[in-house]
Amino acid sequence: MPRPLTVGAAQLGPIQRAHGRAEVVERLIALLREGHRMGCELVVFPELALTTFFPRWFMAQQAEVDGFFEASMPGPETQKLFDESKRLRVGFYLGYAEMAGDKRYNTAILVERDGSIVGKYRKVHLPGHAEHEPWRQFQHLEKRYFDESDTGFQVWRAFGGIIGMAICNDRRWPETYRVMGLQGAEMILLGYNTPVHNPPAPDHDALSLFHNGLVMQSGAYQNGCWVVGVAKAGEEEGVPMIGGSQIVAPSGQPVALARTEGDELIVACCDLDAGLSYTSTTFNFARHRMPQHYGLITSRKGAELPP
Ligand code: CDT
Repeated sequence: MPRPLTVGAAQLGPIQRAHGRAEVVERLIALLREGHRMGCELVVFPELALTTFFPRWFMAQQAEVDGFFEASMPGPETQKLFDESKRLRVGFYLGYAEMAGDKRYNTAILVERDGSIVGKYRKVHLPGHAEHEPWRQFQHLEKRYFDESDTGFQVWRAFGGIIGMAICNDRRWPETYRVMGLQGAEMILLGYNTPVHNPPAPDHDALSLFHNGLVMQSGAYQNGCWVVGVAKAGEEEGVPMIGGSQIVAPSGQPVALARTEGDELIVACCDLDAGLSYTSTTFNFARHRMPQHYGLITSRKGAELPP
């Protein structure tokens, strides 16, 4: 018996610094309503979906940085999104910058169709650098502005299945998917903000969309789960960001792909049982994994060369 879950990947076009939260929340609500019209039970928004991607700037004053963070969720501007979600009975994943006392996290929440928060994930792999590096065309200061995750990778029983969350750079690391795969993840939701230009490795720029699909498609296949990857795309504050939002089946095949770099909803009806033909055969972990030979994965951080 198939277990269908209709999911929308709600790609956002750019959010400029001058755009206020209220304006952005209206865009999110428009996509949520479109999802409802298309039969979605769950709509996935990008990473840091309420503001421009602020780690591109060095800001010396913490008060200025804090202007991009949410002190409560829902908060004064986001309550409308929760209300509309509950009214339409469409749940959502939302990435945002979370202020929790003196801690700051790059966070995603999973909200059920009754408007309740069922899961919170704080980003594990924080890319970029911690100090101002003026040689770059733009900064990537996630290591400065965000604290290390205290959630790790978890999954939640929600939407009739087992759902995991990750954020942006996490998608490039096989451990992300495997740690959730070992908890039975049937679908992994992830939002991202990825500049086309990678200042330390400009030779990768032409491959940025290829790498985006490569990592999400291999993560889905190797763990027999759905992956829903959602971009904030287009030219934001002069910085071009990739689109390429996609819904990937457990076979590794993208079944829906965004065509634009603007606000765009793509939809797929996902059978949560579709992964079983992978997790019960080629990727039957209990039968075929050899963890006694994987010790270096957790005991060693960087590569050490042989003598
Ligand atoms: N937001 C985020 O994690 N972006 C990174 C950019 C490249 S690392 C500087 C990514 O992996 O897409």
